[in-house]
Amino acid sequence: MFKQYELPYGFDALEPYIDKLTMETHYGKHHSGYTNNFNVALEKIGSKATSAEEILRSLNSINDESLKVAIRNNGGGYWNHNLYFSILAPNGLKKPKGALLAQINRDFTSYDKMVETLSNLGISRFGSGWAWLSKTKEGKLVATSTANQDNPLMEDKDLTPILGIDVWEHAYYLKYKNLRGDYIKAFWEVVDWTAVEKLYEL
Ligand code: MN3
Repeated sequence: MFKQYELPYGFDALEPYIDKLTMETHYGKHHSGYTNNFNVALEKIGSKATSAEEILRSLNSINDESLKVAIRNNGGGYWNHNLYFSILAPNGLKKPKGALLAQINRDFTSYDKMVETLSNLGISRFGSGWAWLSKTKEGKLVATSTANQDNPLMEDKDLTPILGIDVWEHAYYLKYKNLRGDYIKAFWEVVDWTAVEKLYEL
């Protein structure tokens, strides 16, 4: 049974960048729904897997087509939001440093360029989806975007996301309406780079 990431901060903690009602709905309804549906689908296929990451990396081993779709969408939603909520914090480290910053400079030339690249991927994603910063097994950084609740784990065995920007309307519409770019700009204000760095160094 997979459990939703426990928020170490309150729903209003990311104000004014991400508002309380959005957080309440996003975590309490959307993320919790994905988590429940993921567990239900896993029970149906009799899965005993203990790693959601492994399940998402091997979706093709699920024979039942409709359960495969359910696990892709809800398992993706479960895993993606665990990452999203865990790399946000009200008083986190504001900018990357150390080995992670050095790698960002190597792969994107600068922190600002990396932010611009990921922001543009998020803004230009048509419909619902995510923009990702992932690491390769060699420790390189790669920026990509996926539709719906897909993520790089499902697409590339070499990639592990360390930061994800949720660009579904449910992540910003209550406060930012159609202005996805404004939400993405605000998102960067509440990224906790200590959390991202931990994932980079795993
Ligand atoms: Mn979401």
